Amino acid sequence: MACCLVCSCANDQASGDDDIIVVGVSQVGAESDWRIANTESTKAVFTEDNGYRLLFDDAKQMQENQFSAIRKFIQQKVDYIVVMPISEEGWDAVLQEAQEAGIPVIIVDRMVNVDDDSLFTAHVGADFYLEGQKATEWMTQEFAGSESVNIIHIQGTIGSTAQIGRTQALLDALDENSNWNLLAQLDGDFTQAKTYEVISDYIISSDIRPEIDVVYCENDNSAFGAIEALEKYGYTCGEGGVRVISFDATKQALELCMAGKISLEVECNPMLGPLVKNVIDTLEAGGVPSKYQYVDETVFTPDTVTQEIIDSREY
Ligand code: GYE
Repeated sequence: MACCLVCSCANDQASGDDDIIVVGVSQVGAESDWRIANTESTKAVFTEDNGYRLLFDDAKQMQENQFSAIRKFIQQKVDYIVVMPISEEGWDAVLQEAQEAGIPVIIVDRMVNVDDDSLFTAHVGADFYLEGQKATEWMTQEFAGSESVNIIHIQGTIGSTAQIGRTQALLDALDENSNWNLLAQLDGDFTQAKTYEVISDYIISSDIRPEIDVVYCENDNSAFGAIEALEKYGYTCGEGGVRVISFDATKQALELCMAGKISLEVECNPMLGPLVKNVIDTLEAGGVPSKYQYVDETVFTPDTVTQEIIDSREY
């Protein structure tokens, strides 16, 4: 008997209070402004005042850390697990463990590629291929009639849904536009520092100064690194120079867009916290949330972005 009492304490249940809903969140890290906004949006909804206890884990860009966090949430008997997965592969085993423990899992932002989609209850995020298509449609119009278009492609974290979708859209458009040349495909890992480094290395190691028409950056922090490197090596960014394309549309990036240095901003909305809360509230009320929820997103160019839009940007 004594043993049983000890064992149940050792379960380390996260909530002693029946009314409070305990949510374990496994976040990728803090690689970008987008990510920081996404974390803040999540923390803002799962507050004690709203009736939640949030257990938040920052995986510091390592999938292994996400697995450990999820396993810990299972031990702690949280009510829900929310995961922003770093990359798509490798989730079957740990999500199976959550399912066996009867804990619903909500996937946020990027997706997981699992054999059995009952391993997660819902996915809330963006359509990254569609975002990429918005960028390539703009390029098709902008460079209609050009003899050749020299493109540098800066990829995000390899294997993440945001990278896979945005990359695939560019690759498909390269197939359709025989005058587009892919000069280089470089891994920027969604960060400013890595992108600055890979573009600088590319320019320095080229025998002749590369003629660059477009740098297709898979997120804003990469665009910041790209602009920094291009300007350092004497390139001008904007109309008549290198056209920088970016994804996210954070406040700082929209400012650069208004200044003309970023030619196209494809919006990706990080404010997903309220949508995740809706999923949980629906489940709490005994309802069935829709399995896939995509957010609406737009595009901005120097001609369409306004100070009002920038001022109202929360991130
Ligand atoms: O574009 C980037 C972040 O997965 C949509 O991850 C997200 C991407 C976003 O680091 O800035």
